[in-house]
Amino acid sequence: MSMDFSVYLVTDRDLADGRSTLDIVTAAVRGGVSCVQLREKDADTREFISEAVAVRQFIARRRIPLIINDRLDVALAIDADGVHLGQKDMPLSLARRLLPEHMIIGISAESLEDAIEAANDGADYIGVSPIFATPTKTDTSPPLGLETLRSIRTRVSVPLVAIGGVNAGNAEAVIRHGADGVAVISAIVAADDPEAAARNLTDIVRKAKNEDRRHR
Ligand code: TZP
Ligand code: MG
Repeated sequence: MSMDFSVYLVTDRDLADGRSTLDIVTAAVRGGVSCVQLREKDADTREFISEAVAVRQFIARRRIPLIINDRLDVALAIDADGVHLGQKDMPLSLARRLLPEHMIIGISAESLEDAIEAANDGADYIGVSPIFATPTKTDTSPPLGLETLRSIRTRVSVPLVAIGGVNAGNAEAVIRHGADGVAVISAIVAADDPEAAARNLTDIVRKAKNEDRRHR
């Protein structure tokens, strides 16, 4: 599956204001997001799986990759397109052994060193995390900022998605500093109109990427 990381939605049921994850994903996909990660920190396995199956049915025919946060078992069970692993999750080399070849593995990097290691170990993409301060995830390391993103870009050729505090106000700067895409939770999940929020971000990122290409 060819991967477009331009606008990468990460779900969070606590920020959805009572709306279901499937509703948020549906709206966000209509608005143009290019990738979806299901991130369930509190759901039990049965609940996570039934949600993932429903989301999978909706997005599979649209050729949008579905990534599962952390849970290789859930990803395998529903034949997701890949998994996303943090620095404290299953090591990449072990995950690679457990997953079929076609599954992609994304790694969160919290420093330049993490990013270089993930690239050397064969990550399919890297989440640069957190790029800005964010209230959404409280156990993050200090924000890396745009200049660190740029230095990661100069050292690593793996696709980079920037996560943490990214929104319509800073997405253009994030792309200009070398990200291939923006990964967002609250900018879409907590929006009054997630479809409109996704569409706006998609426009901003598309324009920034076109500009970027012209200047290269
Ligand atoms: N990983 C690093 S920051 C973060 C995650 C999951 C939260 C991103 O949420 P938001 O609302 O887009 O800042
Ligand atoms: Mg994790």
